[in-house]
Amino acid sequence: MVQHAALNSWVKECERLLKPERVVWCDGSEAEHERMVREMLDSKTLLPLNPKSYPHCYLHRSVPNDVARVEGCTFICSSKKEDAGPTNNWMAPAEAKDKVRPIFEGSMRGRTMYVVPYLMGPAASPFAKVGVEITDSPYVVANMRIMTRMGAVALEHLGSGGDFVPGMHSTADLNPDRRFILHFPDENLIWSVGSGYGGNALLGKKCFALRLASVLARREGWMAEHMLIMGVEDPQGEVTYVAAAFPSACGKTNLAMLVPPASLPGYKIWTVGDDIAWLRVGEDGRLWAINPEAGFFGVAPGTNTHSNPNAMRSLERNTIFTNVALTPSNEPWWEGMDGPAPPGTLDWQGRPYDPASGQKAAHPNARFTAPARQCPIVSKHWEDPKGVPISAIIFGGRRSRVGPLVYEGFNWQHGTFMGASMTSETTAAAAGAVGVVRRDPMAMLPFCGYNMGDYFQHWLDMGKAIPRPPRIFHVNWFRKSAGGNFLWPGFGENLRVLKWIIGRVKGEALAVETALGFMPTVEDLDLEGLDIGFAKGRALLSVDYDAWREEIPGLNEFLNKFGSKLPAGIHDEGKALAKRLGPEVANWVI
Ligand code: GTP
Ligand code: SPV
Ligand code: MN
Repeated sequence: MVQHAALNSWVKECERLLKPERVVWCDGSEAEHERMVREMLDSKTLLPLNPKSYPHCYLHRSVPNDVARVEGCTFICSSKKEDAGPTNNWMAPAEAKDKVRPIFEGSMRGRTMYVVPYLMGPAASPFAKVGVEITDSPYVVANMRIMTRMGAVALEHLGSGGDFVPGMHSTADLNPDRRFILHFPDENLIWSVGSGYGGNALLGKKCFALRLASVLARREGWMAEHMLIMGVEDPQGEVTYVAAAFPSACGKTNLAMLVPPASLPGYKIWTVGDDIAWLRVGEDGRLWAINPEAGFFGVAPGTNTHSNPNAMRSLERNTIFTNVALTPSNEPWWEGMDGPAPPGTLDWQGRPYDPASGQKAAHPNARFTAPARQCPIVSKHWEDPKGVPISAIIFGGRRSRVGPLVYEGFNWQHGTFMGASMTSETTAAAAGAVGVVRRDPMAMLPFCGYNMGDYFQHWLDMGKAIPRPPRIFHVNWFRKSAGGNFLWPGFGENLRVLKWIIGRVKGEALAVETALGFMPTVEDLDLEGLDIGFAKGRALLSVDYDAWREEIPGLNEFLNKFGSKLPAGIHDEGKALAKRLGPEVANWVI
């Protein structure tokens, strides 16, 4: 019990519904954490990892049907269907509660109900917000302790009458047919049942910091975005901050922790955040960003000491690994780690792994949960109460064709259209087919808590409300050759693109005007020391007019789904793009 009447009465209400054996209020302390880890080791919820090479690290194996976000079971329960929009699942609030309450009913019998107060945002920040998650999963508690500022610090922030976002979570029977992630924007309430995994169950992350926060942000004139935040320090010591929105498992963590290539000496990267940004207009008229999270819930496969040494060093202690493989020396292993799996490795389900089987040892969406402060290049401003000033916003997708390496929007409205037309291949971060091309505006398709037509309008309104707005860019690291190989080396080499972007922000870098926007020529990019070849460079930096002309009808159809909610400014940009692509393009239909 705490000195907060509304919180106490909500916790009592949950207790009556869930019928746990006991209720534990989490204080976030070391002693509490150690006690819970011991219990999880006893129950095999956690497996110990090698205490020498991975001190205070553990492995968790989730049930095989609970390994990713579930967009099909995720609902926005606004009172009007129109407010959820054509891209969200919707249920009326009362109907949703009637349907899902019976699944919660008595689901914690014989279990402990943990009450987890947490803060999204640095404790000293005026923008930090309190949530309270109720859960029967000690694994969720341990993850929340890394991903948020959890326990006493949040209760202090809350005081006796502060606002909080209540989130009721129960793993119940982990039955995928009885799995629901419900958001009630009118009450700022979350209900999640039937999953213990990541974004479904760590309610501070996608449910609060994106879906509910995006609704709040629109009402209050700020932005909640699926964006990394990073500082790029040039050889003169000047740091430029950028924010970038890429869809799930499309490179945010990697870009945020980039290691400059040897041929670009003097550059340094500073990580502020790798997944979520809350952005507001500062007193100086610029857009300022905070990272509401305290940790990284990062994709493990593909992470190694070459691709992302800073992630590798972030996860070497105090880290929870989920659905990775386990070597005989009790170390985590995944595809694309530094060497082959040693003989005797167990796969993510604990079965002997046979490399010849063609199966994967780690699940493709295997993840590590690591404290942000352990990142060797974490920015000294990562917990700055006011955040960092953003000079460029970068949108990016995973597209084997069509998307050029980089281009710049003509202005904020055009940049908003570029975000609204983002398209990317699906990944293992969400349940369902992988590699399917879909529209994913601003990388927020699964995370916008309201009608995306209104969300586009909010972007346009923000453009008018920011006296010194960031410039907007689009990148694609994933273009492939006809032979199926990536044309661009990516990872550290992406700094070359950032260098051009920062040059544009400063008015120093050159570009040519194309139908898509301003684009560098091969000569405008610093490719010193990179053996890319002129032909590849041309392929990366050319507009594939035929492919773009083919894009227009599908894009037009997608945006027309928003009907009268689609802002005129977005239609205008679509029409203008179709016109720039030439007379043979299908008309932009309104
Ligand atoms: P979420 O945490 O799901 O929101 O994802 P994220 O955007 O942080 O994705 P992450 O950085 O973890 O990237 C996931 C995948 O993209 C991994 O398989 C990486 O190896 C791959 N990747 C990241 N950057 C690059 C790049 O520059 N080039 C190529 N080819 N692959 C990349
Ligand atoms: C994503 O899917 O975009 C993630 C992982 O960052 S999760 O927390 O599961 O949403
Ligand atoms: Mn994400």
